Amino acid sequence: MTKPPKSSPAQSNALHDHQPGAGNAGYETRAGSGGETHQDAAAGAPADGYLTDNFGHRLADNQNSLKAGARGPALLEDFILREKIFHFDHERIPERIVHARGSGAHGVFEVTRAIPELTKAGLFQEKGKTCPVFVRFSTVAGGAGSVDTPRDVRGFAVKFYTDEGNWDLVGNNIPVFFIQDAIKFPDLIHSVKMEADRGYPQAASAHDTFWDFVGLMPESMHMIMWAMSDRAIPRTLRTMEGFGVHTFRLVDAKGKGRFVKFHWKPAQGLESLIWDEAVKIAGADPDFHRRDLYEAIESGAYPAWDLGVQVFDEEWAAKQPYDVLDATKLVPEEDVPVEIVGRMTLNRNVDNFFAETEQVAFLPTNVLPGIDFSNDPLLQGRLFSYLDTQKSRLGTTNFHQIPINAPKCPFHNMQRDGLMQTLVPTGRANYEPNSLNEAGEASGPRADPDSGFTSFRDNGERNDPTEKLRVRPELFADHYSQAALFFHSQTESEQAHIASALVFELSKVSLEHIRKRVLSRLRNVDEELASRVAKGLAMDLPEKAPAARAVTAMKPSDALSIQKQARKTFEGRKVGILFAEGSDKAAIDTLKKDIEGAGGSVFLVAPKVGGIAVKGGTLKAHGQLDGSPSIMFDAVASVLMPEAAAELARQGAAVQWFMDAYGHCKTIAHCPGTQVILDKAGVEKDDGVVPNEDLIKVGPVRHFAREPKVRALA
Ligand code: HDE
Repeated sequence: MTKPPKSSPAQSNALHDHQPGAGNAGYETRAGSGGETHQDAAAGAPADGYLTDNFGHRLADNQNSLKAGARGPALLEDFILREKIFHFDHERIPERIVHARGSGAHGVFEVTRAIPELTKAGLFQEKGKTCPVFVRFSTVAGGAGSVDTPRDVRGFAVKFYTDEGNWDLVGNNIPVFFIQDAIKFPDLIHSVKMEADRGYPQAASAHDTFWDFVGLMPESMHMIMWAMSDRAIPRTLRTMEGFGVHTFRLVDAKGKGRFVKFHWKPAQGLESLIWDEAVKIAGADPDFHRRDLYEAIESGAYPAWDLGVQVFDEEWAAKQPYDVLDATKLVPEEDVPVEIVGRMTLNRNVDNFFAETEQVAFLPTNVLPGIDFSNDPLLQGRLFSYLDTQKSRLGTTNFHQIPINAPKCPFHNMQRDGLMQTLVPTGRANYEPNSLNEAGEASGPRADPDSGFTSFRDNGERNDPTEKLRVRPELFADHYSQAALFFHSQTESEQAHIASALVFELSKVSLEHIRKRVLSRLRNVDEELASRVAKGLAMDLPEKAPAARAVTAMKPSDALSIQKQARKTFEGRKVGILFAEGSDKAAIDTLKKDIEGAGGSVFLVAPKVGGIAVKGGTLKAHGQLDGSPSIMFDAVASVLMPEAAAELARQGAAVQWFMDAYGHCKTIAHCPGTQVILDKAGVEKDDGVVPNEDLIKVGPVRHFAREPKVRALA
């Protein structure tokens, strides 16, 4: 796919052409002349146009405010200074109450399989049909300036700009949720965010109030298994799945509805971090995920996801041991296969982070004729919340006019006015019905029962709509069967990660009764897991919590494990190569050629970046050793002469480079000269510690068999 051009300033600013100034080239402050600036006579018109204020007046000086004398006070009449500071003072808008930190990108969605038999949505009528998309990935708990790699759920929100209006699939990277009913959401979020009195911890669930909520809400136990698993620390945003979470409905042209669950499967494969690595990345590069996504797209390695659907009907749903309207339950892929219907490719970075990524407003209510909601009580609450929150975040009911939110198909109705109205509707027809057309005037748009959105007519088979009840359906009370399903579907290593994450998080809980309550619930998920966690906390196992419904054993599902789906590929993976003075350039070139030939990329690391003498010339590094720890790479290699290696072996950064790569179970390729550092770093030979020549054969995979040697897991 060819790289689409970035939009030019003129395109992105069609109405108001505030073009960026040409820096300060051509401007200077003349000493000894009272400080006034002037344009350098030789400069002529700046390349990117003249600097103006917001009303189009050209500025002569952008360096000095207007003062009463060179050393006097500023003057109120300085409209240039006042406008600039006024605008700056109001540059921030409220951050999202959840999902505040996010990264966005543009792309395209292409239908790979038409499904007119399932939905009348225009988008899915024809194979090959495309539409533009905008995606925003996010963490949930942390503020906008928090780090990218905490243990947290990731938001996976996609806006499809279709011919029939926008469709927003506002999902997560985990297919279930903590709670079943929207009325619990404010409590959940209050408990996980920084504690109300002390304002910490930021972007972390490892604290009293969150685990207090969990212990008291057993419905969260399935999601807790996912959140404590490696799913909650993805290696990159490119290597995680996405899920619509709720059961939605597809409606065909005849009005027949079927239930559907949406899935996004990454073409890059699934990969996660190791917890120690996530913590270190948070310090070394807080923007790790944002940078990775940006760089992948800039380099033309466009990340892609396949959109899959699991479709089933009411009758099938009624026979399951769980309720498909319960967002704490998933539908195993082994029971209902995921059918791929399209592919999304992200191929353009945003031009402006605020205008696009910050101002994008996703609304689960944005559906198309042919895609509808279910009665999932969590989804129903979301249908109110997202429209509502935009008013407080973006300050106006006209947020749909912001370019990133506006549909790319025409939209017209009788809604008028409001703060920041930028459209200029003409004529008198701002009400409906009207008969102004009979007098030859424009009478505006009308509703169309044939092509317009009509809500699916739920037959309410398993529901009596005449009763008003504050209750939950019967099967919602099974809190543990699917938590156990998830745990039992993991590899031994993944199970150890879950147990260790629970020990880590609960060790940060200071109130003992909260730890005990969580342990008592874990016994319903898996007795051995509960014992391992209790042992890791040096606590006795408390009595098992009574379960509201008996736990049913479900058949383990390989689709729930990351490691069982691991793929050996260099595509989109980065290898760090350490070199130093005297290194053999030819050996580095060979490694580079092989890695790039296999689809990967190379990042050269050296003690100095400016260019150092190597055998065969001078070589510049991409990054300096201290600022390029091995956590940044999927695998490492090294080309070092014994003398240079001996020197590096005395430096903490070099030893740590290999120690971390080893501890994070990565492939370490090396030349014989490096051995002195490997010995110091405690790196022992295994399947993943190989000569440089074997790097391509072994691949940038994780060697989890090594893990028990490098850390004590619960
Ligand atoms: Fe959200 N959620 N949510 N959520 N959510 C928001 O909307 C809310 C839920 C999700 O990148 C807010 O525009 C309620 C589930 C994503 O801009 C807010 C409930 C899922 C994003 C809101 C939920 C999500 C949000 C904050 C329980 C996965 C980021 C800013 C009923 C299916 C979208 C905003 C972006 C954002 C409310 C539960 C996903 C406050 C009330 C379940 C990916 O409206």
